[in-house]
Amino acid sequence: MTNPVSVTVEDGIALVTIDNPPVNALSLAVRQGIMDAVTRIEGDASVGAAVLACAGRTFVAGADIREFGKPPVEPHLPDVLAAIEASRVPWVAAVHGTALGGGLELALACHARIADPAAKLGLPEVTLGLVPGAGGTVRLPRLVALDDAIDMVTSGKPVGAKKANGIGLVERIADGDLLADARTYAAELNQSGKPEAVSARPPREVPGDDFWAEKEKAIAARARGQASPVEALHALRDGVTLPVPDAFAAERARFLRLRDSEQAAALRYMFFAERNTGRPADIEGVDPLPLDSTGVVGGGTMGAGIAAAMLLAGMTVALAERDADAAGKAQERVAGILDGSRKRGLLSDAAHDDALSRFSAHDNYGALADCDLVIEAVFEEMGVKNAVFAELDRVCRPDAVLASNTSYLDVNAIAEATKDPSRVVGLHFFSPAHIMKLLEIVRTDAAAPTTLATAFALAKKLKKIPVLAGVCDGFIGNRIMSAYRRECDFILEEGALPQDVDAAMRGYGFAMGIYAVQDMAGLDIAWAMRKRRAETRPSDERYSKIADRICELGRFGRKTGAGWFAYPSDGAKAGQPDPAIEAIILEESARLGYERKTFTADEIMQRILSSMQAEARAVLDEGIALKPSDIDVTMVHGYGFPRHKGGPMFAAGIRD
Ligand code: 3H9
Repeated sequence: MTNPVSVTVEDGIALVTIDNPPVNALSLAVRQGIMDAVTRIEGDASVGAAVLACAGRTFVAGADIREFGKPPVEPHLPDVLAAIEASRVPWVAAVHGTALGGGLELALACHARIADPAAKLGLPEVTLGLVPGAGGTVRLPRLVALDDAIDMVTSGKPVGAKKANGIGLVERIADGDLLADARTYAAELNQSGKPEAVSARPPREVPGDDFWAEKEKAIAARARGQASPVEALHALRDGVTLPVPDAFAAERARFLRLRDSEQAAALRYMFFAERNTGRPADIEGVDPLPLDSTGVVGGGTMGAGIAAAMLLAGMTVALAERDADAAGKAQERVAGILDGSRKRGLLSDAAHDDALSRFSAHDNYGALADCDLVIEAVFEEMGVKNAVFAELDRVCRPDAVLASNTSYLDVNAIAEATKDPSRVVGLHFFSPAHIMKLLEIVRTDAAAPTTLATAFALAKKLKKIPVLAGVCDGFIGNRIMSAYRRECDFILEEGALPQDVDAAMRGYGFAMGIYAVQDMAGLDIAWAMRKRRAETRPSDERYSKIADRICELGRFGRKTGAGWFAYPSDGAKAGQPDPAIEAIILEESARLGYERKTFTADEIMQRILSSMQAEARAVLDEGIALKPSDIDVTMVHGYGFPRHKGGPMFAAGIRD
């Protein structure tokens, strides 16, 4: 194996370069290579300072996650970092791309840091169910204020170079050539003397017990049962309160304990599952359309969100509505979304203006004539969709890809409304479309490889996770959701109330329960679907009428002020349990002859998980999903399944 770490010496400055594609992860060979570099530099009297840099697209992005399932092998990262810190010469970390996890810890062990202006630095270990394991929680709070350290370590979110410089995490930002600036910095330190090792400096703050208790309360509430954020806070507390050697040892022990936990296994599994969602073999090597210009039909919530997502990804978007009034409203909606992104600081003024300038709203389909891809996001009804596709077929370029953002309907039937069904595909976005990461790509029977390749290329441009699904009622996600929603209604008939079910789901780690979700999304579309299916429903199939009875009262959720819960006009965010709903549920139980029983939260979750898993197995058996991990990615990223539980298939022990 070639050594991924090289050392060159020029004018008394050693340049240590890590070259371990794709992300310079700290594999065994890299750790050994750095250790050898330290030894070499220690033994070379001509070296007065060292620069540590990386080849390729990024600085070290962390420990090698693939090694986590195996026993740790020497040299361990903390020992490598201790050797750098103890070096007789100053080491300068030259950071570009992302310095993450063990990568940032490596930079913290150096005596100074300089970053490319576009670099990002973070400790994302919590997202893998871990805490930093190589001194991050001991060194970080010696460089930055404790609140900043807590934010970084417990959220896992990276900070940009400018902020990193502002909070004291990096001492300099490169002005031109990162390596040249790093060498200059190293030469200066060679003259002025080696800065004190970070771990030898005092912590910036050492607050009392009340401070930690308050932080813990807030972090635990946000973590929804995920252990690592609170563990990370505890590691930081040890980091600033214990003697440094004890703090290092305590952090390492915590890291190793968590590494072997079920949550870490689930999160590691998710990390790879998200990057490995299935692409069909027949699109390998197939060129997608360029996606230079795109179109959207329908400027409601979904259409506007999809348009905004494409604008934010740098694409040009023409949106067609049925009349000038609707086009005007669509323009306002899209502008509102972009403005929201600007206000939240996600978009600079210039980037906002640029995105808006690439958008146009129209009261006819003429502007869609030259688009590579047009996505329809109109009312969820087959007749309406067919009319739109017949019109698109007439207006659009013959090679353009035509996509439907349907969430349930038969995309094969939609494709039949066109002369060339091979260019039709389903693209199921999730609301809000410019934020949610998941994109279900629904493969029709006739879809051409170019059509699918274009859909996957779109997902990549939008930085979304594509999951390939086959045609069926609800595809992967909505089909599984329909199944467990149905099961939840049965649980109501047998004894629970909506607030019990929602509390059980939140207790398991969902952000919201199924009934609060329905109230937020609106109950009317699912009602229309149930009515559509009524004729073909087998007469002996168990069917709960509770939801229908609620809809018959005009209670369609939040938008009508009432649904499964009541939403009093006093502005309270959470829905309130409603005696009127309880009365309906009790009547239905009585009508069906159920003696109502008390459910524990565990019993409720068991029923929900079993129904999800049964439907998921059917989805796999029918070839609707390519593999179990695609189902898990769908449920985690589209339906709020807690990521630290790995998804329903992972929870059932079913692997690819
Ligand atoms: C840690 O460091 C613990 C320490 O505190 C203590 C140690 C003692 N390992 O995401 P991409 C692969 S915990 C192995 O598509 P991007 C990835 O699977 C770690 N492999 O690219 C993919 O492989 P493939 C803390 C890794 O440009 C390829 O690289 N660090 C690792 O969209 C490209 O990845 C993290 O949590 C890894 N660490 O994003 C950082 N990272 O091509 C995790 C990536 O075969 N990584 N791969 O599918 C990331 O967040 C993103 O990968 C990154 C690049 C932002 C770096």
